[in-house]
Amino acid sequence: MNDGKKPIYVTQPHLPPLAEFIPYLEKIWESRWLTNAGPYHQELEVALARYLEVPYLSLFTNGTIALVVALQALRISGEVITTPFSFVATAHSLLWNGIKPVFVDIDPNTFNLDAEKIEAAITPQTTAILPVHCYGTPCDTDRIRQIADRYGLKVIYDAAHAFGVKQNGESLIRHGDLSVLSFHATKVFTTFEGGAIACRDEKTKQRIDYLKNFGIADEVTVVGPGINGKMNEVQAAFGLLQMRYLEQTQKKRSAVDAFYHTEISNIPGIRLLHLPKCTLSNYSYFPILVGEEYPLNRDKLYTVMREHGIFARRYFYPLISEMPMYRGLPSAAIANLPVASRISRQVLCIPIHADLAGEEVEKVIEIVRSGNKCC
Ligand code: T4K
Repeated sequence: MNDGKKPIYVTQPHLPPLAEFIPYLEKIWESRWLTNAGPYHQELEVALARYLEVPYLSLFTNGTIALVVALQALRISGEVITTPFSFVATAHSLLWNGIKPVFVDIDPNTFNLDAEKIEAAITPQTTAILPVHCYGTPCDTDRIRQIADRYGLKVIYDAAHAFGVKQNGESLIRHGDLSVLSFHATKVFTTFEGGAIACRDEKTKQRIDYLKNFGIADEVTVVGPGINGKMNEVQAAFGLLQMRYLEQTQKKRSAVDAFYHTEISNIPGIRLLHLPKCTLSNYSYFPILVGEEYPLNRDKLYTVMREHGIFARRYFYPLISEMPMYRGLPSAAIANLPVASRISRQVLCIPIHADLAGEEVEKVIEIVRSGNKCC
């Protein structure tokens, strides 16, 4: 049924012309400096800190190791409050640190941790909150900060989806004690694999930098049990090249987003996610909710799309709390997470990326519009 056309993926990385990458590679070849805080690494750290409006930033080999190290950097232990509606890496980073995740339900409008439900989940063992700006939609950062201050908790944002998002004209990455980014191939800004931790002060950056490099302070001094989380020079060089294309790719994504909003918003049974006021999106995901009034359920629509070569994704289904390593936790009970449970069974992320052709966008819309009768 895909009539021989190329698959339409939920996302695709935008790759600059290969010829533009060659000079970067030539420099790496010339210098033979491949990793361990080389010149491209240093340049990208500075450029991204400026772009994301954060005082300090430390690059990582991927977002998951960055999350694991962020928790180590702040010496988080005991219990951490987090969302079940995320990519599994969010909670895995807690288990890798021997920390118990405590799941709190999500807000039905933003799909982010419901700030009003956090306090009830705090115990004497709670040391931090790990919220996710899901799909790049800002969390209720003011309320989360208030609660954290009242109970003496740290806040680490999983900002894997939030690269470039602004709220009230300011970068969303500024919030929290730390913010963690992912530069995976599926993200709006990519270094193939990659990630970063944004932090507020030089001392914390120093600790993070030690931790991502085995704890090495100098040739003869190891200050802690660090890991190898370093970004290499090829990744960093690609990041610098990608930065040149950010404005252009964001414009293209924003056009797809606007088209979907116009064409899909009034289809009976389909609900769209609306951003909080004064938010500048990065258009990284386009989630739709397939409600009961729609002729197909979510999984059937997902299957029909696949049959037509459209690879939409059920981000995030199943919930993290439903996975075998988490479902035994008291906070993982469905009765504790009714909103997340419903949304994860209704949500479908439809394709959005900078290189999506007009006819591909129209094909997606056509299938959503015509439900089971389509094409
Ligand atoms: N926190 C959150 C909230 C996250 O969403 C993530 C990652 C992390 C933490 C961890 O960050 P990293 O350690 O990954 O830096 C993908 C990504 O692998 C994952 O990075 C991402 N979240 C998650 C939401 O999505 P999959 O299993 O859906 O990936 P995959 O391989 O099925 O790719 C999806 C589509 O993207 C493909 O159908 C086609 C396209 N694609 C993919 C790749 C890998 C390409 O066009 N080119 C590619 O190279 O997890």
